[in-house]
Amino acid sequence: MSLFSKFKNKLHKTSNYLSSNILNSFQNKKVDNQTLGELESILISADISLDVVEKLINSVRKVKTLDQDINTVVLETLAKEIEIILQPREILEENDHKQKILIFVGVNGSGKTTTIGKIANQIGNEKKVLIAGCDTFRAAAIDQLKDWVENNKNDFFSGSANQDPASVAFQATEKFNKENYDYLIIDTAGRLSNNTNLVNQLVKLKNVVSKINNDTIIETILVLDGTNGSNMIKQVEIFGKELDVSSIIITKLDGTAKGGALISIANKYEIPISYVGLGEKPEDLSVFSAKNFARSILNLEE
Ligand SMILES: Nc1nc2c(ncn2[C@@H]2O[C@H](COP(=O)(O)OP(=O)(O)O)[C@@H](O)[C@H]2O)c(=O)[nH]1
Ligand SMILES: [Mg+2]
Repeated sequence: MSLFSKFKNKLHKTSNYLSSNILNSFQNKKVDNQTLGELESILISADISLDVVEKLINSVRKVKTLDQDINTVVLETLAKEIEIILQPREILEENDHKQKILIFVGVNGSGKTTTIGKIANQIGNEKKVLIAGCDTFRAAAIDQLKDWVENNKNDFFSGSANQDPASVAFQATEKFNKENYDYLIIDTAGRLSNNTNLVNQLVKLKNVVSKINNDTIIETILVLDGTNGSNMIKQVEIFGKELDVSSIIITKLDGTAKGGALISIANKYEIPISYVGLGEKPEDLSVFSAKNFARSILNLEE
């Protein structure tokens, strides 16, 4: 399956919602205040933020129908405008093959562990990958990560139950340094059982890692649950304030009609979107593509 077909298949909930409603509104009609008003409501209920909706409406307002089919013109105009917003958030494929430490953060259930499993699977076995389970508060979290590690044949490092996550990260980084791994991928908790502030704990973990390894690139990757729609913005605020987030991954876009919220995030934050999660299987993680996303959610062809 081509990358585009994958986006299109998996984003069908959002695209069904958007395209069928937009087609209904514009069927044989003109671009006027009534149709624009309807379009505005459709875009808002797909969890696209008001400032983005305003941009999109303004671009459609300028549409000259001429002899072209009005539906196609509207959808194409929206896709083009959305692509312009998303484009700067794409990550250019870097083939530097440098060593990297990736710290995954995000609330419970956002998809951190699953995404780590998928990424390690895509990195493949030519690279030496060490995965560290720093979600030490839930035994199930470590078991879930271990399943991925065993399937992928990666190396695994975990501490003891309830060990301080930062100290597990410390030991894992020592092992990474000593045994010359290509990647260290750190899984963290999304919720703590005691009163410790989660973000403070993550800042501490990151500081510990960078203290004992200051020549490897350290990336903090924020994982967001796409089914949360516009509530994702709150999480970018919480995590982004204290942690210098390198990139965002939005998961579960296969399970939501609120995929439009990705556009709001791209418009509001200058943080790259590296991947999108499109299902639960190892291959259901795709490099984010502005064009594929924009055209898929409007049910257009490549
Ligand atoms: N449909 C779908 N489910 C996902 C995706 N990513 C994760 N999940 C599921 O979401 C649930 C929570 O994921 P998990 O990785 O445990 O989240 P964590 O608490 O952040 O580590 C699990 O049941 C995953 O299988 C995705 O892209 N699509
Ligand atoms: Mg987890």
